[in-house]
Amino acid sequence: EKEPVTVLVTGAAGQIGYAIVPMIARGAMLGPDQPVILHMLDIEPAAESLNGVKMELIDAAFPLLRGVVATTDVHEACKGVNIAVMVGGFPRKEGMERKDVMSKNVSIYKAQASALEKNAAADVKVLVVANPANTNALILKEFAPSIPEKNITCLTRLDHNRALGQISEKLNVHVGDVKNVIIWGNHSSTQYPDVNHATVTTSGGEKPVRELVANDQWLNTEFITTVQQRGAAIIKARKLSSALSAASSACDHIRDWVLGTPKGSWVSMGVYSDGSYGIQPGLVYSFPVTCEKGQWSIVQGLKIDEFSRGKLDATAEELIEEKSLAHSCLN
Ligand code: NAX
Repeated sequence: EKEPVTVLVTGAAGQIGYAIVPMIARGAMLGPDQPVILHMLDIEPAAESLNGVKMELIDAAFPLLRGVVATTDVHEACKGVNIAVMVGGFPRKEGMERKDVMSKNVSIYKAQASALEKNAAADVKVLVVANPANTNALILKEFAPSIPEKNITCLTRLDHNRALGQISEKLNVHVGDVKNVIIWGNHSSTQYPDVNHATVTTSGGEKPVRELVANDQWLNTEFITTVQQRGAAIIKARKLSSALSAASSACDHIRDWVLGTPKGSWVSMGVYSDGSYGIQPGLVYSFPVTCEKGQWSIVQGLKIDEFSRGKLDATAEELIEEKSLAHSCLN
């Protein structure tokens, strides 16, 4: 039998936390034969609620679950962690300036970076979900210099999956037959959902999405805005932000990172830019990646047309601005 893997979920008493911990305990993140130990962190006001989640995890009698720690002590939470899913953060409240939200999150991610660096396994893999996800991940990277930059990522897989879902609905094909969409850039409304390289597996082989949809107008306008604004549409409908789809996509992100992407297909991940596609190094930017043996690499050599170029650069601009806002909060 495999040694258990220790998974940290921060903000575990929140909505995404409540949705993701049973998925992890059932093997949706690391596979059906991988035992796990869950470490759940939240803040003092949520301590009792967090303990309730722990009680439910025990009551669900998950065979793969080999231990549960529920704590408000960030150092205890980070001890020996192999996978860290950072969901906890300070939400934007009505009337709050962007700078105020940024400032709160910068101090949270700075502190948690140090705690991870001191206590986690040397090869810990980190996924930041909490918004602003790309910039929180960047701050975490800057304040955890001993964690390799390749090990710090942020979630844009939900946006990627939303794009797959929209194509599947439009063409009335199984979502599992659609692949190789790309989310470029920031997990925000400036992200660029790109279908130029996407395909659908049909009985006649793999066909480009552009050929099958045969409606460039829809692909270049409504499709893009629907994916960009999907988070807001869910909030409007549910009066709460997306949680089950975020949790499921976070499991997809880690699963593919650890276990690998299928041959011939890629996924979107927010990763530390190396200058690929002219995106300046030093940003956490969402790229198409393939994963093998626990390592991601950016898919190279895709043709970027002029329309796409503008969109890739616009979302990079926003990240540059966020980065300087974050740095100004540190002073
Ligand atoms: P909730 O407000 O339900 O939960 C957040 C939890 O974090 C709360 O229990 C809170 O007490 C806790 N928390 C706050 N500060 C903390 C700290 N310093 N340490 C540990 N825990 C702390 O929000 P939820 O709906 O679960 O969303 C969580 C985050 O995910 C938000 O920042 C949200 O914006 C972000 N999202 C990111 C997505 C993505 O694709 N990257 C999509 C979904 C989601 O909107």
